Amino acid sequence: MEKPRQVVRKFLARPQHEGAGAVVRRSIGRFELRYFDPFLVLDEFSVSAPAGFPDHPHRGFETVTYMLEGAVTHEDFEGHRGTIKAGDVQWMTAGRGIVHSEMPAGPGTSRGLQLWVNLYSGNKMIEPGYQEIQSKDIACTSADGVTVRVIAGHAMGVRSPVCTRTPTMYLDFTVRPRGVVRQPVLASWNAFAYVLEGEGVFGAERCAPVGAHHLLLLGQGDGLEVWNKSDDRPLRFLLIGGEPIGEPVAQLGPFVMNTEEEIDMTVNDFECYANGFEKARHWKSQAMVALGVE
Ligand code: FJE
Ligand code: FE
Repeated sequence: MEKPRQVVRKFLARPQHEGAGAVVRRSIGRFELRYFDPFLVLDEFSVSAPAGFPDHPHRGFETVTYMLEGAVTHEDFEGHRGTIKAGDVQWMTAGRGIVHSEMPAGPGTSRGLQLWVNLYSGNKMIEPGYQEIQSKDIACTSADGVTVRVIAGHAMGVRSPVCTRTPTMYLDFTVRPRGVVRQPVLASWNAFAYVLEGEGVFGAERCAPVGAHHLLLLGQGDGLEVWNKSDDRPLRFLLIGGEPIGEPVAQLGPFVMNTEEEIDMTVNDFECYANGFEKARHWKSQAMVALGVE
């Protein structure tokens, strides 16, 4: 590593309400940080029944759901359905259109992260698709007090099987007390860290430690150094990076295109059940049927 990246901005993600009674700590996608190319949203969510994220559409990007605790059941308008549990990841390509529900499964609180990754204009209208990886199948390795789970990309000699349309790295590091991480990140990519547990010193050893629910935007460089200076607490953080797309972004909630005209067309497609939204006409999730929602 020649030039370690430094922290250029720090955000504390405070809880806010989203969906139907769910709570999210949103870091990317809020007013102060609208877009961090190619990332549109990062939500740390916490939800228990009957709250959840009932039937809603997406177009023009990917959602990556990574579970920390509990489980989420998803169902979509094509009949695709499944439950993701702690440690599992769902990498969903909305492409031209998905309508689905995401609801907590089982008792207790379900917690996790949802990242929205933008797509290049040429990929926005591709067929929707899913990549689901169970916890036991996630590439994972340990060395010198550092454990990494590789959700996307590669680290410490192991590689994720996930195919990312927009080149992306998504790493989940756990660092034992007094441990240190040195991880290369392509110099041309945008990258950030998000702290899940414990406290870490990011970028330079003299910096103040940063705790849970903080997002750290990283400046230019070819890698990241992180220290766990604690004597007794492990540090867990995500390191996420991606190739900046560099195209205009036009967004209306869950629709992300390049121009306002494309957004108008998308609203029209959704309302008229056209161009990828055909199956939404006669569909309602079982979760909504069970709740008796009209
Ligand atoms: C959405 C409001 C929403 N963060 N984290 C508006 F709540 C959502 C949405 C989610 C979501 C779902 C999960 Cl499982 C986790 C989330 C927002 O579903 F898409 C729009 N447009
Ligand atoms: Fe969704």
